[in-house]
Amino acid sequence: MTDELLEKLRGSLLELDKEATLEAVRAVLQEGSAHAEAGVRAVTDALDRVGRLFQEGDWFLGELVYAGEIAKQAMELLSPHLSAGADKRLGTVVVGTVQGDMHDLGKNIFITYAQSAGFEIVDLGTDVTVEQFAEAALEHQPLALGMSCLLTVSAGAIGRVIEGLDRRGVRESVKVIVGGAALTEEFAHEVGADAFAPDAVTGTGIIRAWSQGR
Ligand code: B1M
Repeated sequence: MTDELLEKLRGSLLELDKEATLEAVRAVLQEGSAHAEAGVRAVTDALDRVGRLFQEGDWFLGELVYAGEIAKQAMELLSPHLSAGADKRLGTVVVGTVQGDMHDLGKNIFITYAQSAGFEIVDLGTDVTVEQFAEAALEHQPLALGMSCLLTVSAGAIGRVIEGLDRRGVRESVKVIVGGAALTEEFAHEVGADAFAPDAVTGTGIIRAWSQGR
């Protein structure tokens, strides 16, 4: 039953049918909160297909924007049901999407998992400048600073933020974790990040390990 609903969820999003997508999400959740993660994967799979359709010129910007809007509403329904399973405060993490980049669905999923694991999150939003990241690191003295990046043209901002932390004298006390479809593990290490997270669950596991190593 859940497989059918997940297929309906993927299919409705690809048909850009908002009502049917949200109805499918609600039906998945009615099967139990444990299915929320599969729901997120179905939305992400559909968005991967959307990205390819856009890249290949079969879909245009209007369709990309609308698919993103439907996905955002679907994620808002699913997020409260995601759980990384913990109940104590593990530390503060400052999170944002880098300058020039407005994509926030993946960042928000990471935030949901990290919060439910017990982290305090300072969400700087999207299009966050080097100065805003550095200021937030100085102000909140976080365990970690997380950057999300989906656009290749914006990836250079990550190295500049790390240099900014260095200039302000906070690099040594803050771990840096990065994620997003424009990045790779190799790139993350080249620009001086401490870790690359291919997905939100892995990312949460990494910061949890850091919090235990303090
Ligand atoms: Co745009 N977009 N987009 N887009 N968009 C991509 C990224 C693209 C790959 C599509 C494509 O061409 N195939 C392409 C980028 C190409 C590139 O640079 N390599 C692209 C483009 C070109 C653009 C515009 C430039 C289009 C234009 O205007 N001509 C424009 C840029 C706007 C801007 O940012 N300045 C644009 C705009 C948009 C929308 C606004 C319409 C919308 C975003 C809506 C929103 O975020 N609120 C949108 C969407 C929806 C996409 C695709 C289809 C889906 C992205 C997404 O949300 N995926 C995307 C294609 C794709 O990625 N396959 C595409 C689901 C999300 C859950 O995955 O963010 O990867 P992701 O997060 C994952 C992991 O990466 C990880 O955890 C998450 C899941 O577990 N993760 C972290 C992410 N961040 C993390 C941080 C962490 C840890 C883990 O720690 C800090």
